[in-house]
Amino acid sequence: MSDVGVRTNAILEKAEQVFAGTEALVEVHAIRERLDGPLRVAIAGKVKAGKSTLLNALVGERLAPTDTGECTKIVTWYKDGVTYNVDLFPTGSDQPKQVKFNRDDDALEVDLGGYGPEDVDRLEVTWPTSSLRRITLIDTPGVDTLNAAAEKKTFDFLDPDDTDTPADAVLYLMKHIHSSDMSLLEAFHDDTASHPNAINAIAVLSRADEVGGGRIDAMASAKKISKRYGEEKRLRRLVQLVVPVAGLLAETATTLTETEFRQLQQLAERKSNEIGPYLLSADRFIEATPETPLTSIEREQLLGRFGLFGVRQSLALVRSGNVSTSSELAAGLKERSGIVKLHHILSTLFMGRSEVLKARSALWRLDRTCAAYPDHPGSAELSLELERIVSSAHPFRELSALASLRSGWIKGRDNDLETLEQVLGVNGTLPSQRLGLDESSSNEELRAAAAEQHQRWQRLAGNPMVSHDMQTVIDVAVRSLEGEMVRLSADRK
Ligand SMILES: Nc1nc2c(ncn2[C@@H]2O[C@H](COP(=O)(O)OP(=O)(O)O)[C@@H](O)[C@H]2O)c(=O)[nH]1
Ligand SMILES: [Mg+2]
Repeated sequence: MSDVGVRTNAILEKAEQVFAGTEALVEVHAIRERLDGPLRVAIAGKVKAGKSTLLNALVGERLAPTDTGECTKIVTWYKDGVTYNVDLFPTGSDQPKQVKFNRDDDALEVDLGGYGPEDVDRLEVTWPTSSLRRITLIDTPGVDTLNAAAEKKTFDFLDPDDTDTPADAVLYLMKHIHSSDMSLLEAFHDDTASHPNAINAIAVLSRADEVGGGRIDAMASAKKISKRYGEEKRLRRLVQLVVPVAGLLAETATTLTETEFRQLQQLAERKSNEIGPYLLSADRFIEATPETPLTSIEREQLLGRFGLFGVRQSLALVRSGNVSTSSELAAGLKERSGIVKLHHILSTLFMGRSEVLKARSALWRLDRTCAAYPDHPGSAELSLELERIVSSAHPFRELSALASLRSGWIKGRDNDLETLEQVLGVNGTLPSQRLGLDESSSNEELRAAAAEQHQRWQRLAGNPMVSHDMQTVIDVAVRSLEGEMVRLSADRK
């Protein structure tokens, strides 16, 4: 366990003593339990941004209901466990009720047992699967100006004033940036400890395959757009980066059936100039004349599963001769959907920092508990002590330096600011990621680069022209480099 983990556990142990015999003890126990559990990642964004579809792609099963239906209006947690189970938490009650469910057309169908969506605080789905072992995914209904109730739920859920809800990290989905998306993100963002901000939020340019009408180069265009968004000042301070993902394609790739593969093969056997015209729009593809193989219902189903872009990509892959089985097609589509990249980003930026992000949530929540019992003996001391941890523990200082760099109010040369972000772990916390080197770099190369950077920043830190804020950030970065240098030297032996 890291130093932060040890210190957080220690202060929670102390809190258990301080609050022994009070109602707050339940809360302290809950905080500890959560610290030991998986990282909680919320999927947020507007209605129809593709949240539930992306969740399914991440889980690798068609589990979350998509589109409309009453369960899509309820915050739903998906977590690993030993048995398949769904618990319903009625609004205003801590007592969950086990509810019936079945899977129709793959997606989970939950029987709310007489409750309306507005009477349900959340559903907790336990689903034994390795993909949820280290991460609990939380599907949110999303914001829709037409539906105030669902909007309120999303906000309540992400609101740090709500006791037990904030996620440790957030994936924010947007189809393309609307000013309303931006204000929604800004509403999540604030400087309190557990709030989503540039250190625990990633934006996904979702439904990326639809960019430019699903043309074969849609993902390339989506990449360019994401890059542009990622450089935008307002967005930079809210999220660490913007990645394009075609969630539908990713979901279909992980759940591809042999029948679907054979149908695509049949289509691919036809000459491209025969089929090509029908692939220009969804309507044409569905209404294609009888010379196209497959029935119009089959074609419509394919379209619902792959989208126009996915059908085109699949045909191109099969025709290329590099793909001759369904699993090869699945791998090709996964790669093209952007989900592989997203998995990688989640594992470096979220999982790589999981302990720190969870500790951050725990300390923030403990602070709220102390605040609720200001006169209880030991409460004020506890509060002071946890503040000391947050301000002195290096991983927290690193996150806060990173957030202030991303906020754009620290002045410096662009190149310096970018390198500092990298050292502080904006691309991940492996030595190669901090140093901007290839993953395969040798220990010698990494140590040399770390030493060089260390010198560079120490020199700059001594420069009287450097602002106080920049000095602080540089100090943190120097300390991060020192940590890496020690670890790299130890690894060498
Ligand atoms: N073409 C395309 N359609 C998508 C994608 N993701 C979701 N959709 C479709 O968009 C609709 C809404 O998706 P859903 O996941 O329910 O959105 P949510 O309201 O944000 O949860 C569904 O019909 C999905 O099939 C995508 O990546 N590409
Ligand atoms: Mg949904």
